[in-house]
Amino acid sequence: MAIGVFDSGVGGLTVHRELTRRFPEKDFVYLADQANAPIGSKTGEEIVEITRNGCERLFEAGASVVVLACNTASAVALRRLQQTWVPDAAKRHGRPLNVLGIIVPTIEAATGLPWTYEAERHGEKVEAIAVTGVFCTAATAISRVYEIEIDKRREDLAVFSEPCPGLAGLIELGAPAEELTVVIGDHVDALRRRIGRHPDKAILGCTHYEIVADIFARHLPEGTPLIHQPTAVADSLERYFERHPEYALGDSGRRTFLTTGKTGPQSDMVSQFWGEPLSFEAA
Ligand code: DGN
Repeated sequence: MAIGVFDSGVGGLTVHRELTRRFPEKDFVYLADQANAPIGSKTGEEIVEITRNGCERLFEAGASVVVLACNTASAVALRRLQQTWVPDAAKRHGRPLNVLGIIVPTIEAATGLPWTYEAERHGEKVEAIAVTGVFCTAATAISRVYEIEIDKRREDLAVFSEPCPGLAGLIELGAPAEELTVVIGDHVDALRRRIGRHPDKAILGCTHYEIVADIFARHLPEGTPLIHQPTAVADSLERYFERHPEYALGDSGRRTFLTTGKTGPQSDMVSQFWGEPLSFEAA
């Protein structure tokens, strides 16, 4: 049995790369649902259906635990699938199964770090509310999941999500760095104008954006902490497997890459990120 990793495209590879480094001996199967990408601008019902079909395909391919390496799917579909569909799927497949998201691990990492910010207000020094900027898809921004989950944990953090419609699609297609630099610069600037200053910390709340994390870092003030989702998710999965030994995961180090879209080699940007040419098979 394998660890399944799901995204609408190549963005989830950022999480997948970290997971395969953390669990090198485990078997992995990755599904890029490129036929349905980008999912960030679809309706909630569509996102639930796409995510459910993707998980089913991964269970059929031998996955026991599926990581939704997609913020949009984690924000919109995770809870519904965990509550209503996963128990039936486990019965049908006759083995323990689960689907895990990536937002709570990210928020735990973002809120657990030391965090103080002092500002001059009305001439007097006060402890101010620190600002977290979340760059994400439109569906993730609309769900307000980052605002809600961070609010539950920390009252001293103000959260602003900045939807970046179209950006995941550009990264998926391997758009040139110059074009991405302009688009990302515009989003960083839009957030700065909206909140009156740059955020104190930023979360790249779409797995595609991690591929171009260096471009985000260049547009933000030097030293702005960027929360890296892949590390946060790998840490959390390590703890999860310690608590759940019931998933008999294969340990022959097998890697399978599936797509519902165009098979074959992925873009140069993806190969560069991955460290070697990467090719997908038909799902
Ligand atoms: N990578 C997905 C995410 O983290 O939300 C979104 C990709 C997309 O299809 N827009």
